[in-house]
Amino acid sequence: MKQIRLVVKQLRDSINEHNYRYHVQANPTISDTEFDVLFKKLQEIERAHPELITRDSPTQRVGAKPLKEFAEVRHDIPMLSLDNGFTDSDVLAFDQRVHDRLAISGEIEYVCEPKLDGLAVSIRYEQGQLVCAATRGDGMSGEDVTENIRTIPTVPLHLRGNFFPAVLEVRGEVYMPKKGFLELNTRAEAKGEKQFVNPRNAAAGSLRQLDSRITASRPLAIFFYGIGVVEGMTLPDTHYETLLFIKELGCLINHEIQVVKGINQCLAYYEKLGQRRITLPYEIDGVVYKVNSFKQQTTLGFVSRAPRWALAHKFPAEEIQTIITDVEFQVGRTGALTPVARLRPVFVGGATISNATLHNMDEVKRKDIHIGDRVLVRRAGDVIPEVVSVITKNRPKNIKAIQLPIHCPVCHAKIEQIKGEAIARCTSGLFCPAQRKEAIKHFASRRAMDIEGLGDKLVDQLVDQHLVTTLADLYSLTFTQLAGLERMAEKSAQNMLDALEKSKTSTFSRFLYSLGIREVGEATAKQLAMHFDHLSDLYKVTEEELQTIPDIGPIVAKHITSFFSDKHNRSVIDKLIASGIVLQKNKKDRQLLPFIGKTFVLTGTLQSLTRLEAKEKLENLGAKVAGSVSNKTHFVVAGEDAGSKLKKAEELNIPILNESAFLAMLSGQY
Ligand code: 5U1
Repeated sequence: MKQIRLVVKQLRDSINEHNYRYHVQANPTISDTEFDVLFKKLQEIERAHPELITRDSPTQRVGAKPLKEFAEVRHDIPMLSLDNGFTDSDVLAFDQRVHDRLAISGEIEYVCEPKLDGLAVSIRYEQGQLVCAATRGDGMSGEDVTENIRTIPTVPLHLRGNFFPAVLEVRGEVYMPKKGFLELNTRAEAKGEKQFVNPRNAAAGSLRQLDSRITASRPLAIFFYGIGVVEGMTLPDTHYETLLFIKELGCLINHEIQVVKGINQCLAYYEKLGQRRITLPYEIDGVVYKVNSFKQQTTLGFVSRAPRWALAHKFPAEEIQTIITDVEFQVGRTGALTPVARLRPVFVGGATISNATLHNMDEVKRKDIHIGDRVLVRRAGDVIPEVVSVITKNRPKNIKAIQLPIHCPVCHAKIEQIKGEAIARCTSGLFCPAQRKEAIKHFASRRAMDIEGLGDKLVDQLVDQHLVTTLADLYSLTFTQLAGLERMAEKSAQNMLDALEKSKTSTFSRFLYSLGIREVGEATAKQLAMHFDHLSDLYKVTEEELQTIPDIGPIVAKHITSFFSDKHNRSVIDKLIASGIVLQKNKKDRQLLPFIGKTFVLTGTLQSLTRLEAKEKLENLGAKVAGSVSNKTHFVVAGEDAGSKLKKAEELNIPILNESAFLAMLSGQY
């Protein structure tokens, strides 16, 4: 047995080392076939001696049992975002700010890195073992995607060598190489499955799988670009040396990273990489510049969650010419009509597009857009493609004006445009199938009733086949009805029924949000849920009473009263409740708004967020943020250089929170 243990160890060490040479050093010293032989040998021994399998064995990357949901992981050191620059002068201004803050002249040493278009993650190693991996989330906490990250071949399950910190968090970008993306989509197409729009979406969709066996089947990769928590070792003095150090430990860093002197060399790097961008095997959307010296980084600090020592210099959004072949009008949830240009398909910004939004008729007029026009279209990241401008040179003769329809293109009701408003609307409300579909999609969405699997295609079928007319009909769908739909296997039909059942337990505020009352977003829904005990209270509420609630003005109040005084709406709500929807009121809502009734005053400069962000966060949790300190103040948050307000708080004996106490409070440790 001792002998077998030794062989297993030798095989694992050898496989890990060859993996490292192949992926990290890009310098393999054995052939793929020789590598496969080693791997199979290890698999065979482990099959015969399962007691020898360890979690960091290279064979253990195949994915684990599906999860019900992702757990939350708090980032002990927040995962920062980057400030963006778009022009050379933005970059020069960044360099000037760095000089000013450091109070030095002469050229700064920067590290230039490609900016991958993927998903940021943080991976934690304890005693060299991978123990946890999390997405960035909101920067303060993300989702636990450990099982998924373990399936990525370039993520070490154990750090290489014997010289590593007791605790080390490495941070980087998970992405899908262009080749893998194309192959994945080709396979999806052959199977008649949905294709991903671009590599970024494919990477995100693959990483956020509850079933990590699916992630294991996706061609994901990672480049590491930084560190988080480090314990038990002093790291080098510069960012670049730290990257080389984590590379030694087995963490792949990008091959294009370069140290340069001065901002002009940064701009030259950007220029050169921009030219080679298309030939790179992965998508990038810009270049990141980072001050190399950690000492200088510390002096520079942060502002609003982004470091002052780094800048993302973005490539311009790609623009391309095409022709508008037609314009159709889409009807949204509130009946708003959006003109959508049908385009001759073009490949732009990493995807083929055949539609672009024209926003509204004012925009059509302003840009002088006609059917038949040659136009420039732009698509940046995940933003909806838009028409930038019309090419007026040699304009075709047969162009046609775009007319706002008189009747709704879906239900043929009258279209109304209130004077002075840019938006025209269909007037038939939920009688219009288009509005009904959008209302159902909103009701089912993640932040509303969160009905998993009730996607756009399914909603379209349910409405078109008259199986669902009102929101309440969702809860009387039967197995037979669902299983009879297109692309609905029996298992999916049962899953849908289970998801509907699960969604019946929700909170009062989510339910109010899900009803899709005009101008009632999540924050207003939370306020309403705090103010009223029962749904029936809302049936008889007056506009005046509503306006006593924070943030509810006359327009929102009017929308709310007119929604609840509508007989049809009330009957739908009653039916929803009768179908078994249980709304956990106070407890959950209070959890969502733990600071209700508390008044905060902010003073001084916070390092990790701006005054406005801090205010928004507090208000989202139910707090009031006041401009001056008085006896009514419950807490004063004091950042750097706090002045007279801090003094007043001390005089009045009001609890004072420093930044870390404040962040802890925001994240629920109060
Ligand atoms: N290459 C690279 N991408 N990226 C993204 N470096 C890098 N650094 C980041 C982010 C958000 O953040 C650090 C500057 C904190």
